[in-house]
Amino acid sequence: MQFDVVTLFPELVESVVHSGVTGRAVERGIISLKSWNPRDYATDVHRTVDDRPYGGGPGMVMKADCLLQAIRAARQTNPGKVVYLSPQGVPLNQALAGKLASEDGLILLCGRYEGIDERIIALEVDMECSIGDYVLSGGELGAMVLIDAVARLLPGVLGHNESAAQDSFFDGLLDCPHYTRPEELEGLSVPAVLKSGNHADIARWRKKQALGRTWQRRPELLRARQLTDSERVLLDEYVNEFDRSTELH
Ligand code: 4HQ
Repeated sequence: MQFDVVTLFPELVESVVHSGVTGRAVERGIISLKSWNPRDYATDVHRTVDDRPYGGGPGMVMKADCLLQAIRAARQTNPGKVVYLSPQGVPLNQALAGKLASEDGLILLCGRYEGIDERIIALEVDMECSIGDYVLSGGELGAMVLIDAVARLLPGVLGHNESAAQDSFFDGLLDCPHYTRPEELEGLSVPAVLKSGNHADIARWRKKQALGRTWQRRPELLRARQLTDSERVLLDEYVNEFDRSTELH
């Protein structure tokens, strides 16, 4: 999958190729990354990429002309959708990452300052995408988040042991708790079931924890997801144990 990133800070975005899961995906040729700097298309002596907003007010807006050229240069080799990272976009979640992972390529547009000229969105952007309800200094971190979330879903990127099917959100739930050695840490022990060697019991405990933690921390995720009969049983168990432990009876 080819990612082309239009950015004033190519070195920032390109850092994803140097480490971890995304770095390995690049080495294996599963993803490729290229950046396009609008500044390279600026023609004036100062290589200006921003200008004052029509209507006045604080801050600057990214100029349309060099941005347009950078996007069109990226389009020459990438036929994929153009995604603009912004708080006004559709929220990125695991389901959207999954859909994007079935594209052959994406062109990610990173804004700086107050944002880009709205006509760029009208002319060139297929989808506006937000990584969360907070304000970043630029779209680059958003693009890096999107690349990471999408790349790990591509075949061959994760090994058997780190399979995406084991991730939280893969089935719409939060993750279960994890433990490793030592058996006891500052008086806290590992849940006995995890040391029982009974794989059916362990799977059942993990599913119950995932359901229970989602119920406690992100109930809106449960409302968005139908529970099977056996999941209902597990969650009821968790809720009953929680009620008893907090003496709500
Ligand atoms: N910005 N999700 C403003 C974001 C953002 C987000 C990117 C800051 C665009 C102009 N991007 N620039 N949240 O806060 O994606």
